[in-house]
Amino acid sequence: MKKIVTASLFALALGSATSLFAQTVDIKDAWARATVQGQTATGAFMTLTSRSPAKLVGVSSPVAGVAEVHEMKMDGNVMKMRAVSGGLDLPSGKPVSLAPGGYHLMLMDLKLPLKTGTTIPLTLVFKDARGQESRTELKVPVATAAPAGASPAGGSSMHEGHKH
Ligand SMILES: [Cu+2]
Repeated sequence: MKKIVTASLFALALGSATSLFAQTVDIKDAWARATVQGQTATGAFMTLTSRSPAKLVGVSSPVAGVAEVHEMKMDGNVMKMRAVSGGLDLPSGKPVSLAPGGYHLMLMDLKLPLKTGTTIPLTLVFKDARGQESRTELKVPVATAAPAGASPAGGSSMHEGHKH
């Protein structure tokens, strides 16, 4: 019994070693929150799954003067957000979700309003365990809420009906 466990762990380790130089981060359910006139900042959200240990160290978009990886945390009774220092950890094989109320990509100094039904370009910068940086370009749909199926909770259909 013990031997079988050891053997399969070894196979797992080999598997991850061979994919070191492949495209290593899967990106799912990406969306950016639509803005109203006069609003100059918004958030973008997605689920990132890296096949080997990596970090999300940067983000940029031509529609935003400033873009940062942010996290939201309770500070006493107040929800505060700040830039994630040193990059957002992406453990091997573990989905990391960027969602409203948690980690998010903050797009500030917006150059135009983000309208539902359009897409915006985003560039994500990842750093692997060796310190090698790679860039991924995305087209992210603009919406007022997360795409259906993005939330595993499934209990949010009641307030999703109140969209304007
Ligand atoms: Cu933020």
